[in-house]
Amino acid sequence: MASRLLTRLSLHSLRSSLSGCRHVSKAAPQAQMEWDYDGPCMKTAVPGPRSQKLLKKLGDIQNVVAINMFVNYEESRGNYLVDVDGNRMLDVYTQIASIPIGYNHPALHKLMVDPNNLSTFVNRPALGFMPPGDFPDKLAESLLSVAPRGMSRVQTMACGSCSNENAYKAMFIWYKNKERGSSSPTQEDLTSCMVNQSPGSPNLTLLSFSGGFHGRTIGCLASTHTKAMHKLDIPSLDWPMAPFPRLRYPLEEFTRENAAEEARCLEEVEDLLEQGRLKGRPVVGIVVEPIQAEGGDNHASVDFFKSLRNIARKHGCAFHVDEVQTGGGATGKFWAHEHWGLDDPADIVSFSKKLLTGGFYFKDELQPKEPFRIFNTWMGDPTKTLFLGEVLNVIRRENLLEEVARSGTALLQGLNALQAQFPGVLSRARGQGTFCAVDIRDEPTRNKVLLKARDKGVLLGACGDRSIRFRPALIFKEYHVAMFLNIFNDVLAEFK
Ligand code: PSZ
Repeated sequence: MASRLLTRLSLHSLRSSLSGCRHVSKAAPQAQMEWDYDGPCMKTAVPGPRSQKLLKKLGDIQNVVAINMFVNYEESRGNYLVDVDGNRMLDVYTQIASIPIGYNHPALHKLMVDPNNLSTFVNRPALGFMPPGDFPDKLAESLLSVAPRGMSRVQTMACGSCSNENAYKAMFIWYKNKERGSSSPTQEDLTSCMVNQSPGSPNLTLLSFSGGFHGRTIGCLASTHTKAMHKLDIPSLDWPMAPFPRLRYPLEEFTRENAAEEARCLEEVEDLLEQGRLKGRPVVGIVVEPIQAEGGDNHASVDFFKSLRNIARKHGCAFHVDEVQTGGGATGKFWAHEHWGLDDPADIVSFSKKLLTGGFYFKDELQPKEPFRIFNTWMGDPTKTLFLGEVLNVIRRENLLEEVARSGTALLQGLNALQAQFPGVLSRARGQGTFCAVDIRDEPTRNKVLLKARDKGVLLGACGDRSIRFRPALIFKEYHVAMFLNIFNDVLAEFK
């Protein structure tokens, strides 16, 4: 199938006719990547009749309430997602920020049909147990080539939640190892942990932030504080949560207020660390997103993160930066925390989404000594590591981080201009690179704007109570920004 797709990619002119479209962008078609389409093209309402039929079919098998539409992944290309009803949409959300270089990138097709890669695709190893011979080299070519500052170790995992879950475990193991020094766990440790009791299952905690999202598995969920629906009915761990700054925009008008807000949050962090110590429930690690994504694209200043990092160090806590959503280039740097410019930015950095494989980088001292402490069957997937290596080649070859910075500047400028034009609808335009967001006056309007934009051929995402977030692929160029802004302008005009 891959070779058939590859042939089709090279044989066909991908600029399909715009005839028969209900909505066509007013922006001049200007496809510069020959494998990308040249604009959205809507043929039916979404979900269209084929999607609706499939919704019924899948609905007999599983919960389909969150499904928007069914997708034709063979026809989707570049920045455009094509659904099963033939609607072609400019994708500014990319499967929840997880498509690095667009759909059906020719470089990935090529890699897929290379006979040298066949065995990697056919045989899935238990990586922690029997990895393939080329695995160290493949890690060096991919994940280690973009390792965050100060980190030369990485553990792959399957998804974002399982990366964080295992990173949390690594922090607890690290803490207890430090405490024990050279002595071994006691017999009491070993028997009590088997019945979930102290001291073997110790009273240790992790500190997270209001509005933070770190996944939905049970440990991660205890540090996730976005929507009640994520947490309802699930037993949780009694871990401390500090407030995350809520900045006022435009930033330059509220410097004093924002600095005071950040100081308040940092004070609360120190308080919680101190209380944990006094109550005999020490905080072992602090987990934070460089930009809180699910929670509403909440930003904080470089000074805030600098101070937070220092507080963690001062209190002997590991500092875990969750780059699952921010990592992979969308902010204009490969890792969002690089914008902080710290010499020692983190002890753990977790990733997934645009990195294709999940996992976490960690400092040497967070490496458990014994086997099977951080372990599961697959521990990632070498096919994803292979794809990541090629994605990184494309990013370097095409200077995509520079492109992102350029597109991001155009996007944020455009959002600011629209905000000035529609002050009753838009506010708080913000972002770094193309990792941008804007608030809509209220939640019902936000939800209507998302649907209207989709009707006009643009896919966007919601986050927080009333924000819209932009999460295009790294191949979203300035002309895609112009096209998007034109369509968004038309959408907003209906809500004036
Ligand atoms: O509704 C959901 O479950 C969603 S929507 C977007 C996400 C989850 N993001 C996943 C995510 C994340 O943004 C951060 C900062 N950390 C961890 C995760 C969890 O990753 P996954 O979904 O791969 O388990």
